[in-house]
Parts: sequence; structure tokens; C-alpha cells
Amino acid sequence: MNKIALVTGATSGIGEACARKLAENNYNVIITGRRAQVLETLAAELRSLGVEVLPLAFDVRDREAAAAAINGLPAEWQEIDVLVNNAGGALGLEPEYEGNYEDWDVMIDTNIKGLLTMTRLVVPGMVERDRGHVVNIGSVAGDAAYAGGNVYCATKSAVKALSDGLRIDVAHTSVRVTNIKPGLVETNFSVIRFHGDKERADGVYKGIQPLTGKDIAESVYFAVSAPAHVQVAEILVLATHQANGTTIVRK
Ligand code: NDP
Ligand code: 8X3
Repeated sequence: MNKIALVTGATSGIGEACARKLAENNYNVIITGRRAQVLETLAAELRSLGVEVLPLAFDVRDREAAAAAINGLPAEWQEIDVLVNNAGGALGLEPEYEGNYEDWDVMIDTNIKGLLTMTRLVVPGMVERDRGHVVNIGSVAGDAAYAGGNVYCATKSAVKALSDGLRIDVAHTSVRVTNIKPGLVETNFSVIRFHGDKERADGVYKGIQPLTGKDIAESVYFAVSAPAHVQVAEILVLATHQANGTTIVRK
């Protein structure tokens, strides 16, 4: 019987690549995100790989909707083996003293509270079954702040703290917790950060070969496919000409 993975934010970028990688490796996948039509299209593609796919459209900031989706899972989808908490992003790059309140709320509500909601809904079943793996998508941005990163960096520091905290809280079980911390990955991330300004977004990846969602999915799968006694706690994955969140050599 195939294992079951749930990937949040599977409509784009890293989450989409994770869903594809897991499906290619015979996981039945629950794919989530807000855009129902995009989920349907991806579901059709992944089903052609011979696995079962359940698309669930909801906003991770909406606790009631998230609870209805997870608590209402059909019986054959309830025993989730892998939760990839990926949904999230950045909005704005203003100095902290000039930041936008609404942008702050979206980042905190999605990257921290949304991740927590999904953890709260899915992990009790893993603990009960004494089996499961939570993969949180953190960021190099959580290791140290960079100019204008303030609130986004804080949310990714929170992902590190929440991953470490969960790892402690499930240490008496066989549930594993991994924090994947990508560097520059070319996805929709920067287009969204700059509120649709594609030219500015392209500038983020100018002069350097960025990572792809697929590169990150490989790390996710490395952690998930490790032997049961091996807990990959963290992986920091950077582009080759990037040394940390601020040192990026462009050619
Ligand atoms: P994308 O913008 O390409 O994808 C973001 C995904 O998150 C989409 O599938 C989107 O789906 C989903 N999402 C966003 N908000 C919500 C919400 N409120 N409810 C449900 N789903 C939501 O960006 P990435 O793939 O790059 O980002 C994925 C994760 O990786 C994020 O947590 C990001 O912080 C992290 N990351 C990204 C890096 C990068 O350089 N790109 C580097 C390090 C970490 P939909 O719009 O359909 O809701
Ligand atoms: C995304 C990577 O460095 O653009 O988390 O913040 S960075």
C-alpha cells in the first residue's frame, strides 16, 4: 500500500515540486493550496504517474476551513505519513519601521500560524500511530536577518523554533521532524514579494544560477526516505554562489 503525503502550497514552486517528487516515488498525495483549478490540473498530471491524488483547496490561515478539510478526510486518506508544511511566502522588503501592517499579518498568519494549524491537525494522528514525518520549509532567512527581511526573517526563525520544539515534543515517538532551509529558489516567491513586479523579481536571480523547486524537493525526499532510525533535523541548501542570506556573488 502506498504511503500518504500531504503537501501545503502545492500549486506552485517548491510545494509543487515536492508533490511531484513524492508521487514519482509512489506516495499517494494530498495537494493543497487556495487555487482549486491549479490543484485539479496538477492532480490530473500526478494521477498519470499511477498514484492516488486528493486535491483540497483551502487557505491555511482559515482554521475552520483547514480543520474541516483534515477532519473530513475520507477514511483511506486519514493516515498521513508525511506532512510538508510549505505554504508561505514574503510580502515587501521595506525597512521594519516603514513596513505594511497587512503584509506583516499575511506573513505571520501564513508562515507561522498556518504551519502551526496544520501541525496541530495532522500530528496527533502520527503520534497515535507512532509513525510519521513533518517537513517544515524554513529558510536561510531564518538564520539571520537581511536588509528589509525583518518580519519574513522572523517568521522563518519561528519555523526553526517550531521545528525544534516539535522534535522535542515527539521525541518519545517514532515521528521525525525536519526543517529544510533553502536559499535563493526561483519560483513565484519574489513576484509575490514585490506585489506582481516581475522585473524587480527577476532582478533577485540576476547573475547567479538560483536553485529550483526540484532541487529543494530532492532534499525533502532525502530526509523522508532516510532509514527510520535516521532523523535529518535540518538541511541548509544554498545556490553555489551564495554563501548565506546576504553574501551572493553575481557574475
Ligand atoms: P511560491 O509563491 O511559488 O509558492 C507558494 C505556495 O504557497 C503556493 O502554492 C501558494 O498557493 C501557497 N500559499 C501561499 N499562501 C497560502 C495560504 N494562505 N493558504 C494556502 N496556501 C498558500 O513560492 P515558493 O515555492 O518559493 O515558496 C514555498 C515556501 O518556500 C514558502 O514557505 C517560502 O517562504 C519558502 N522558501 C522559499 C524560498 C525561495 O527563494 N523561493 C527560499 C526559502 C524558503 P496558492 O496561491 O494556491 O494558495
Ligand atoms: C527565501 C530566501 O533569502 O530570499 O526564504 O529570503 S530569501
